[in-house]
Amino acid sequence: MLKFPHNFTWGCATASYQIEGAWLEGGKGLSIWDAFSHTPGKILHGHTGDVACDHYHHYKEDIARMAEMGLSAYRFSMSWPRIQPTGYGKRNPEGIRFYSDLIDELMKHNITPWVTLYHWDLPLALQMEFDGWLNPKVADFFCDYADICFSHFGDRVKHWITINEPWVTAILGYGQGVFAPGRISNSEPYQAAHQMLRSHGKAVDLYRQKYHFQNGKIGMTNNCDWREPKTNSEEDRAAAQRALEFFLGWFADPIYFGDYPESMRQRVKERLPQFTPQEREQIKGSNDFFGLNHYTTMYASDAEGKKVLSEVYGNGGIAEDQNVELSVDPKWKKTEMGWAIVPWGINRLLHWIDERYNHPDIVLTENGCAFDDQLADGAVHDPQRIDFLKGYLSECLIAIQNGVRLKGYFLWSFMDNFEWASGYTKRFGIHYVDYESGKRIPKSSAEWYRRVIQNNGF
Ligand code: PNW
Repeated sequence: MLKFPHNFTWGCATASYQIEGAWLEGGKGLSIWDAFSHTPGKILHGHTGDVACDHYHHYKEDIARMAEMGLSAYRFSMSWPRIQPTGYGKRNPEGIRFYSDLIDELMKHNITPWVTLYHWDLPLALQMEFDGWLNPKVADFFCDYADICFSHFGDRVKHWITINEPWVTAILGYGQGVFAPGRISNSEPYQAAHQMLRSHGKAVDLYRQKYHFQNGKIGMTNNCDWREPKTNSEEDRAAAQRALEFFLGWFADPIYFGDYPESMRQRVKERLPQFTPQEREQIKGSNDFFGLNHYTTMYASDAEGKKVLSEVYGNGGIAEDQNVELSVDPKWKKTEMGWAIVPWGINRLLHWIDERYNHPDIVLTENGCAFDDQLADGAVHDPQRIDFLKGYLSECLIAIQNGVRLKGYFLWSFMDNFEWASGYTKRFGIHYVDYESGKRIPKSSAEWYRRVIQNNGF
């Protein structure tokens, strides 16, 4: 039996656009994902989040299921345009009431809410009027929006995540154009990232100054794959290190050290923005915990003299800037996303973070996998997902035993949902969603996870 530390947090995660639906209800404004998903050709099969899991109308049923599983925490995100339809100015009382009721329902069942303020559904008006994350003004709007959330929900919410995976927004949204807002550029990703860091810094500052009495914790969540040197050569080891700096250091270095990694300065040069001394001050030290989303691992090798091209989706970012060639071991099994299953990668990444950032409290705010789950005779058997979770959780425990301060684990995801550009074709849930009827069916992994939580291990 593998036992986790006493007060380890066991949770599940979701995000507003992926589950809520009710895209034109309750006074909600439009988001860039509403616009993007309604643009022909952007999403597989033309799927949209208009209805999604219709969680907006079924949140009580969903929370009852969470309670049955014994979840200690639930991570969800708030839709900014549901709270502020245009992203600035007027608030929407109905949207505020929805999240307030949702939080009350969680508290009623003893489930601790972990709230992400921004999981990619930027109010469309901010994109159209201000060019979204490219505009420094958006940091002020974000801060005002955060203020509304802290003031209405902060009496009950004690765990805040400012921004989910700015890497994805920057690279997939402003670099490769496969996610909203669909921009393609080799400089905008750095500008958008810069404004998201500024926004995070401002919101955390506000929270600490104005809402100190609420006694909560706040941080950013970043995603990172592990990069293993392809060979033991000095060049490949440097390439793997550089790849991690371009992936995670890009966001975590400013937060922990006050500036971007030196490797990025040297290579990205004038396309990498500069922080003012005041911004540096504000951003440095702005994480109470290190939120980490982790899904996969790739080999990294030095690409000196080779032409490396950015592939769409799930690679390391702007390849030309890094000079790193990525590959996988053909023997590694893959999930439906095509992401390699390499449990030891999570262990190495946790140690890398632990060492580089001086033993921060780390929370795995997402880990999980998509498989081609089939409903048969009213049940869904997903042994592959259970194997995946066993592998990754075992490696998490080894990291903890070796001194890494990992405090919690949030499984992605509580239920199947709108998987962005892949629409509903990729199922990450431990609950199967029959999108025709809206019915949720616990997969065998849900029952397995219930027992893990009950036993604090497996
Ligand atoms: C994360 N990549 O997205 C998100 O936080 C979730 O909303 C999402 O459903 C989940 O992981 C599964 O994809 C990512 O291309 C999307 O590297 C793409 C990448 C990474 C994370």
